[in-house]
Amino acid sequence: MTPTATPAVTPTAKDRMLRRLLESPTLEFLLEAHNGLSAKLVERAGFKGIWASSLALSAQFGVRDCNEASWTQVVDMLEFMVDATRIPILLDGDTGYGNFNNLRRLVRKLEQRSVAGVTIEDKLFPKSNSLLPGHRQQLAPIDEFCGKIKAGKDSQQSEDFCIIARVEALIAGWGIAEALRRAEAYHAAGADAILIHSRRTRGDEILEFARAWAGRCPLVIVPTTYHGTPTELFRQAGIGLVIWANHLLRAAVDAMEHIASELQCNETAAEVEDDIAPLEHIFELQETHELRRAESRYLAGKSGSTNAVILAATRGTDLRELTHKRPKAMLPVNGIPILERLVQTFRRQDVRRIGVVTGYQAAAIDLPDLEFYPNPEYGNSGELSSLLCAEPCFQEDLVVAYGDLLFRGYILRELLESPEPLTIVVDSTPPPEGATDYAYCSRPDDRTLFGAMPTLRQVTPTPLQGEAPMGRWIGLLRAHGVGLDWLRESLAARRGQEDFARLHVPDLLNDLVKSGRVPHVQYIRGHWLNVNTLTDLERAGAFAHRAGDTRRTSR
Ligand code: SPV
Ligand code: MG
Repeated sequence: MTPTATPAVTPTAKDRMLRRLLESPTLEFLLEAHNGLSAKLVERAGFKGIWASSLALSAQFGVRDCNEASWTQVVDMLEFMVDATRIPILLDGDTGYGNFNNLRRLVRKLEQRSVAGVTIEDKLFPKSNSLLPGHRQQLAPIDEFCGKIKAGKDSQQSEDFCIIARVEALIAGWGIAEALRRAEAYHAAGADAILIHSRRTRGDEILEFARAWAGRCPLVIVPTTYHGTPTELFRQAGIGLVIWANHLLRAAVDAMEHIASELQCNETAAEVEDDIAPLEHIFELQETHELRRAESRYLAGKSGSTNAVILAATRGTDLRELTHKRPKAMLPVNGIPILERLVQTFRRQDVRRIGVVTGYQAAAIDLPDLEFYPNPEYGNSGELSSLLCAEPCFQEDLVVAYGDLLFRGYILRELLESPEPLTIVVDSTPPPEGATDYAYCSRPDDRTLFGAMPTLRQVTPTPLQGEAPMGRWIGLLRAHGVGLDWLRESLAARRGQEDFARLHVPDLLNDLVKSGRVPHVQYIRGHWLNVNTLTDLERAGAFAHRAGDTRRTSR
């Protein structure tokens, strides 16, 4: 299959999807989006359709919701939203941006851009937002609005394109009887559904309207102000579609205001890093991996030259029966095995060739596109024996990782940017009780390093007497160029020795230091964990959720 970004859905299919939602016998929901990214988030959350809200669109443009943005500017944004998603979009088309003639042109343009339907409201152009406090709304004459509906329906090419008539009589304070009179007329003029809007804080007038309407055609509501009314009551009243009309915009504003003020006050981004989406999540939302795949297909010679070796031979006995039938690298964290998460992190950084050293329950590692290097001696040997098994991967640029490791993507990205031949990642936050792999370095992580990389002095299994460690090696290193030769040579020097089967990667690191081939240190502060115990496994779930990488992509 040839690679493409979000696969297109034919326009008529999207129209049909929206029509099915309107005619569905169960209550359905749309959520607001205001650009390509938010549209994607709506789809990923599982919604079946998107509300392109005039309030949210105007706000993200930085203007008011009274037709200050032109309709072509709105349609241009819709094009991004359509391209980014496979679910139908219903445009909040205000009054249709003019009279019947303007609506005809709008409908044609929306169909051309694969927008599935439009809602038009019976107010006057330029309209203003229905929820604006203290604002008296003026309504359009019924006949004129019916003519507009007819013109819109007559101009659509696809029979499934939906035109929803929005009744603003309750907003304007004209009461239920007038709302029903208008809804009846709009239904008779050909509207596919009626949107009945209210600005009350309780849903009673909406429920009263729904009872009187008695299912003559699908009913759509926007419970922004009457959010406290239980959804079950809408269901019981026979309402067909609920629109959450502005919630992503409001969520985004809240988050952006908070982060902006934190950055302004603290003059450092360190405090906010945990509160914002990791960059790799943004790259994933942008489907960067699809471009990588396309590049390897269409751009001859452009392939990543970094390899990875993941040491996944051990059982993880402290995890007891959880690792009875699988190695601990295959333990699921929020439904995705640790190893698969690691592989995803590597792939996002364009690491193509990934070798996995297997041992205990090797057959349980059933992930695609990996190279497997069995260590037949896994039960009686240490990490260096495992590493040696994957020697065919020792080319050009190599990252070595423990198979029980979870870490934020930026750590790997920085590691891959290191100019040093050999770099290890050290967490400088105080190690927890019972930690291992204490790192002693040429300098502590004292915030004055400004990118300068200290060097490693020693890695020890327990802290040295009288000397505080500067951190912990997390089980991640990179060797490239001459650094890879150093690694290879040090391994070869140890390989013939009697105690080789007992040696681990820290022994190799200490050998390198002694021989003057000193690894450099990339300090980090948290944002990783390894899984040795049940408590670690529980923490891993929360960690993965925080890191925003729990979403299994369909690709
Ligand atoms: C919108 O989302 O822009 C709407 C609904 O039209 S409301 O803001 O409640 O008028
Ligand atoms: Mg609107």
